[in-house]
This record gives sequence, C-alpha cells and structure tokens, in this order.
Amino acid sequence: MADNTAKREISNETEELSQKTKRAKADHGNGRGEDVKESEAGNVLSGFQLSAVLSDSAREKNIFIHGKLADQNAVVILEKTPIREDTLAEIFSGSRLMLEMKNDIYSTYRLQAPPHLNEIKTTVVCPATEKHVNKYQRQESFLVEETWEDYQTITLPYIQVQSFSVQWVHNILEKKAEAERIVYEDPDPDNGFVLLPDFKWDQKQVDDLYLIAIVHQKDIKSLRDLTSDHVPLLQNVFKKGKEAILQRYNLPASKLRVYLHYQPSYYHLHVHFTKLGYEAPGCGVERAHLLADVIQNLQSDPQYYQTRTLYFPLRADNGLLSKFKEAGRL
Ligand code: M7G
Repeated sequence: MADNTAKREISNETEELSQKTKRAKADHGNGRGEDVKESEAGNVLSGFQLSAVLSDSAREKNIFIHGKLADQNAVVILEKTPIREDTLAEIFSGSRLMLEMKNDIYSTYRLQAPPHLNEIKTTVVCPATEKHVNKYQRQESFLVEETWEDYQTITLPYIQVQSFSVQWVHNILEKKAEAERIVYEDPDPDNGFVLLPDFKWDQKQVDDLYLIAIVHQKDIKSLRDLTSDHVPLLQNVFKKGKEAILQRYNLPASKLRVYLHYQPSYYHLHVHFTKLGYEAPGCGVERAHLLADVIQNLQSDPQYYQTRTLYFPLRADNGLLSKFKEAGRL
C-alpha cells in the first residue's frame, strides 16, 4: 500500500524534477558536465565501435560493453528498466500485439510498447580507464582478509596511487554537476552531506530506490578512517538521510538498507541508501556494512576500524589482489 502511494508520488516527483531540470537548463545553459538533453547532444552513441561484451545478464536484463567513441575508450551499460504500474493502462491500450502461439487457455504474444515506454537506461563512461573496463568485466572474486597492518602496508599505499578519480564527487559537492538532482543537502562543513540519486537508479519507481549521501568532509577515504570523532557526522547522515527519503519518496526507515562499502570504488566517504528487498549490486555481507552497526561499533570502541580485521571480495585482475598475493596474504 505504502509502496503504491510512493510509486504515484515518485512519478510526480520525477515530473517535477524534469521540469526543474528544464528550468535550470533554460536559466543557466549547460557546459558544466550536467545532464545533457537530447536536443543538444544528439545521439552520441551512433558512432560507437564495439570491441567486447564485458558481461551481460539475461536475468538482470543488462549488458556491459567496451568499445570506442570518437577514438576514446568507452564503457556503455544498457539496462532494461522495470515495468511501472502507472504505465500499464497505456501499455495495454497503445501497443501492437502479435500472437506467437495459442494452446488451450495459454497464449503468448510479442508486445511492442509505445517507444516512450520502451526505453533502455544507458550509462556511458568516456574516456574510460583500464580500471573502468576491469570493473565491469565478469570475473571470479576472492575474499581477502585485511588486518590493520595489511591496510597500512598493502591497501593504503595502493589506493593512494591507484584509486578511481573522485572528480565526479567534487563536482557534486561544488554544484558543478547533478545540482538539479540533489534531494537534500546539509551544508555544514563538518557534519553535512549531499543526498542524491545514485546514477544506477533511473528514479522512475521506488522498488529499486538507490541514493547516495556524499559527505562534505573531503579527507575521509573509507570505513578504515572512521573513529568515534565521526559518530556525529554518521548520525547526522543517518537521521537526515532517512527523513529526506521519507519526505520525498514516502518510504520509511524500516524499508531502507543504509550501508557503506568496504572496499569502495571511490575513496571519498559516502553512504548507500537502497530500498530493502532490492538486491543492489554490492549489498552482500562481504562488502556492505550497515551504517547502524558502524555507528554502534564506533561507540563501543573508538578505534574499532583501526583494530579489526576486515573482509572483502576482490576481483581476479584487481591490482590490490596482486599486492595481497605478493605479500603472501592470499
Ligand atoms: P562505491 O561503494 O564507491 O563503489 O559506490 P561501487 O560503484 O563499486 O558500488 C559509489 C556509488 O556511486 C555507486 O553506487 C555508483 O553507482 C555511484 N556513482 C558513481 N559515479 C561515477 C556516479 C556519478 O557520476 N553520479 C552519481 N549520482 N552516482 C555515481
């Protein structure tokens, strides 16, 4: 019941948001790396040259492709999106229906929905680094056991030179990109954060709700840096993030999975807010740490994350995995 209300609300929100986007565009033009609209950009993918399919999933209905866009390395992700309840009437009335087979009470059809209800969510990373290509490649994973000493001698030196750029994060915090997508902001430099939709979420339905809270403090790399000094920051993100989601999407805290990744891909502290029941990539116990647990751990031991052994999966050709192997830790 609550979900249906939320679905209705979200389509209003989406509409409002797209109106806002249009207004922002009309007011300020573009050129700051923000959402580029079709009329300006045309089909940038028309010249895409495919080199390899990195992975695909019939169940998740997505495909990750590596190729070239105007001679630059690119990764393109295509993903079919869920069918929304509020589009059903139009799907039934406005589609072409072709019978495939009929047998007794059973029949199957091919249904061609109106184009605007048949969109494919598309993500482009360009220019993509080798690390991006590896990130999306289907690969075997290995569970790594990292003591605090391993973190200091193996992981930290590696991430200091090898991690993904966090330019996109700084663009969000400085309102140079995605400014119109911000759902909530607490501007306090110590305890503040920006809450906005993760780019994995198309915001069309609340079933796969996915937002991220990016903290304003720029020097917290990951869970490993957290001490009890950060408890007020974490509590603030937890409390205000949940309130903002309730207000905007009508989803109560009891419907949310709020967690941090260890290891993250991007070493600027951020918190994932996803809908409970949605199996977001990386929400398994080997990578996700519930924010509520993190807060409690820090309250009972201020140095919890500087003393504990942490476990996480690394994919076969992750450079950090090689470092753990070289150190005889795997
Ligand atoms: P993570 O735990 O560092 O790594 O999370 P993961 O990508 O392996 O999960 C970073 C989160 O930020 C992920 O959920 C990404 O989908 C999301 N994300 C990454 N980028 C580059 C962007 C972006 O440009 N905009 C937004 N809104 N989200 C992003």
